[in-house]
Formats: sequence, C-alpha cells, structure tokens
Amino acid sequence: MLSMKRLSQPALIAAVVAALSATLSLGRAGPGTGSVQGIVTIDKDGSSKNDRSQTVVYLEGVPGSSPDLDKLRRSIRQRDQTFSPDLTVIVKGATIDFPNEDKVFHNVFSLSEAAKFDLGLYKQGESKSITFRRTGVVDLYCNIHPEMVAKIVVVDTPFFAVTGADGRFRLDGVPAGTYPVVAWQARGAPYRGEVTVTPGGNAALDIKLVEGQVSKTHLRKDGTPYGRYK
Ligand SMILES: [Cu+2]
Repeated sequence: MLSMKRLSQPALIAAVVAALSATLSLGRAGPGTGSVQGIVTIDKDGSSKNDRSQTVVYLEGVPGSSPDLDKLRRSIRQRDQTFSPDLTVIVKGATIDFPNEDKVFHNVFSLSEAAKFDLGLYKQGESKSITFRRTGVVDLYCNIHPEMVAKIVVVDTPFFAVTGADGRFRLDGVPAGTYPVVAWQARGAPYRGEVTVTPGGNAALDIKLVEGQVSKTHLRKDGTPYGRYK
C-alpha cells in the first residue's frame, strides 16, 4: 500500500479530492452520469406473475466506482428459525454479519462456489461474519433446521437494485457508457442484455424473465439428508 508520508501535500490533497468525488458520485446524478430504469415482468406457465419482487438487476463493468465497503456491510439475522432477510445483495469485498437472535442454536453454512463456509454452532447474542471475495450466488442454510434458507447475490458493482412486487427498478448516478446488464431471479435463468447510459439521460429497460421449477430440498453440510427430528 502507498504510504501517505511519501505523497507531497498537493498530491495528497488531489488524492483525497479524488476519493471524495468518487464516493459522492455514487447514487446521485452528476455531470456525466445518467439513470437506468425499467420494469421486470415474469412469465410463469404462460401467464404473467403479479409478484415480480426479488429480482436483482445490476450493471457490469462500470468504471471508476470504488464503493465504501463499510457502508455496504449487511446483516442476515437468525430469528424465529428463519433467515431475515432471505435475499441479500452484497458488493464484492463487503461483509455480512450473521447474528443469532433466537433462543436455540443455529449452524449457518454454505457449500456454494462463490463462498464456502461453516460458521459452526453459536447461541443467542453471538454473531459471526463473512467477507465475500467472489461474485456469484450463495445458498445459505442452517445445518439443524432444513426450513432455514436464504440467498446471497455477490455483485462487483454498487449499481444494483432489487425489484418490489411491481417489478420496477431504478439506478441513478451511473457514469455514461454502455454496460452489460443482468437481471437475476432465484427460480429461472437470468436475463442478460446491454444498456447505454448518456449524461442526464434516462435509459429504459423492459426485462422479461421466465420462471421455472426449482428443487425445494437441500442436503446438510456433510451431504446427508436432514433427519426427522425437530
Ligand atoms: Cu437453525
């Protein structure tokens, strides 16, 4: 890492100004930035779903974005034998805390390529954390309670949005340029397209997804089925 002592004062000021303006440019309109907005529709068995929530829309390869990873830290609680929330988008390099707020023990784990971990058993009031280093989708489970399931989507950009039930999304403060855009859903193939953002512009996207069938069962961390005990 570059030592601050070796920078001359003007260079140091320039570095600080550059860091500040990079931070300020995120999430707000500025010169040379525009917006992306649109709507996701989801087809299931030949008809359009009313609930278009939980679709993750994000851009790839946006230059000059070095997000504040501390501000992007998130938390997934273990509460009432569920993970809350059950979908989290995390920016690569940021951390998720996993506090146990239940009276019972839990054992949070993942066998996914993007992040393999086993937090072990811990009790109410304790928390462990994981920093996510690879992009991809992480299936989160508890080794004791098969009904505890959650997904984590690790993206390499601060320019992401999660749709609500109406399927609408909006990304602001995007530097002008042409970027790949991805819409990820848990129950089917992702959408992949491209969007061109112009300064002060508002690029519109109409994204159509098809929902398929997904298996609802999974195995424990050692590859065996869950027992019948509760
Ligand atoms: Cu559990």
